[in-house]
Amino acid sequence: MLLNELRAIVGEAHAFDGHGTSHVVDWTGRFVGSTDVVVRPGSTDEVREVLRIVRDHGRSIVPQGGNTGLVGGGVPLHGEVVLSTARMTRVGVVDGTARQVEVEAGATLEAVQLAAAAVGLRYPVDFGSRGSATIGGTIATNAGGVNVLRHGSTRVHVVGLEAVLADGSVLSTMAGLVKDNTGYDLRGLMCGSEGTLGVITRAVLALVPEHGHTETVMVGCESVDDASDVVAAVCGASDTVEAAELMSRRGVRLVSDVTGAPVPFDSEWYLLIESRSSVVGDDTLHRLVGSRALVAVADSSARRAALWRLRDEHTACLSTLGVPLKYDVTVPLRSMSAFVGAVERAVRLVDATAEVVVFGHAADGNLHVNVIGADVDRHRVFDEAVLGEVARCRGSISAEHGIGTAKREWLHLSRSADEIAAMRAIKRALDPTGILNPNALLPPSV
Ligand code: FAD
Ligand code: 2HG
Ligand code: ZN
Repeated sequence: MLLNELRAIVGEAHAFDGHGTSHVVDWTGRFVGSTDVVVRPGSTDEVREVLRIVRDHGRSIVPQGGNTGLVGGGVPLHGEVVLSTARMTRVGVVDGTARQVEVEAGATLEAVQLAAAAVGLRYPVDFGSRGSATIGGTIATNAGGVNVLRHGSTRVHVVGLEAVLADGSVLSTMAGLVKDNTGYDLRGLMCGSEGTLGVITRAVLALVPEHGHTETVMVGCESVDDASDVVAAVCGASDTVEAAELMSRRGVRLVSDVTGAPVPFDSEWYLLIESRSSVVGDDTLHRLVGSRALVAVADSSARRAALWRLRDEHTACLSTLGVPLKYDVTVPLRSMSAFVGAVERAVRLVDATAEVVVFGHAADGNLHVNVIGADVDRHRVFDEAVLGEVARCRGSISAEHGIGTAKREWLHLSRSADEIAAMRAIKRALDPTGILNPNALLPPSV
């Protein structure tokens, strides 16, 4: 029996029936699956053995890290075996010379950030689920977050990777070489592969210096256009800006109501902008926005944390209103304002009672459109309305969360038929029998 064979490899306690466990429900509560097997291997060798046994039983697996994904790609919606990395959490000693750290896939983002900070370095990938999201999950989704503007998405920081492929072979580029021009970028291929090409087991991550001086300001904006102008002005004048986060009055008030966090001033739109510099006393950001009517400056770390709380808690607080439909899109910067108006109108046409809350990473053109109060079983009409507007302004249907199961049938809006065919060819080559997350990312075959 499958469970017994797996227990012989990973130990009695680490292979169990998943029914009724948190492994089968996604973070939003929208995607609920079921499985008779959750398995928690403790090493790369155990991952290989688990894959062999699962293969022999003709089953497929869904790799799962912290289960904070927002596109339904990490839960067993078709009865797959869940392969959880919960036991593979080791964070190695930081190599201060190379500014790198070797970690196991199940280590949390926060654990890596803390290890880097302990030696005066920084892992700059950052977002609200840092305490639960794992390095394997962030690589598999090529996660973005609030510092992409200056530091790029996760793939930029992955300088070494180990992954087990469907046939049990192991890809390993763990030397942490910054330059290695020896053919196909297999490591890059794993970034954003969402568990469909291999199980990521270890990684070497590049760290950055901890710039000593942080400036954080919140700016009130009259409109999304106004916010875009501020972002353009600030980013055009300073190369130390790390984050430029857009929030609406509705979103900020909701977070304040739910958490009690104080709102510094009332505004239609807000920008939370942060820069980091090694120059002590650098107040470039303040000089750039200081003359605006509504500005709050974080003059202490407590004040900075209070401002960031208004941003970080958006996702959790939106969930208090019910199960949201989430769209994580990029649009060209000059289209942001028109897009927000168009998407609000489009959703209203589908359901006049549904509410749209938009926030996101303004400098990247990455907007998080949350539709609240919608009947999630009717998601298709909302998908059409929102993603149709994305396609109209030549945007992307996923900026950072990935495709998962939620967006797979819409992939053609962002990828050409030739590109999808090339992706399918890669999938077939690396996973010919389709045992790795077979129901995520690629559109269902017709
Ligand atoms: P999971 O949810 O467990 O899995 C996600 C996907 O990766 C699945 O397809 C899964 O099969 C695959 N996977 C997981 N581990 C492995 C592995 N070891 N090998 C192969 N495949 C694997 N995302 C952003 O990009 N930017 C944000 O700003 C952001 N903010 C968030 C804020 C909150 C409050 C929440 C709840 C989520 C947020 N997310 C954000 C989404 C989510 O946290 C990220 O997608 C994260 O990278 C998922 O990591 P995880 O370990 O939870 O992965
Ligand atoms: C963020 O930027 C995340 O906070 C989550 O990407 C977005 O909840 C969302 O829609
Ligand atoms: Zn985001």
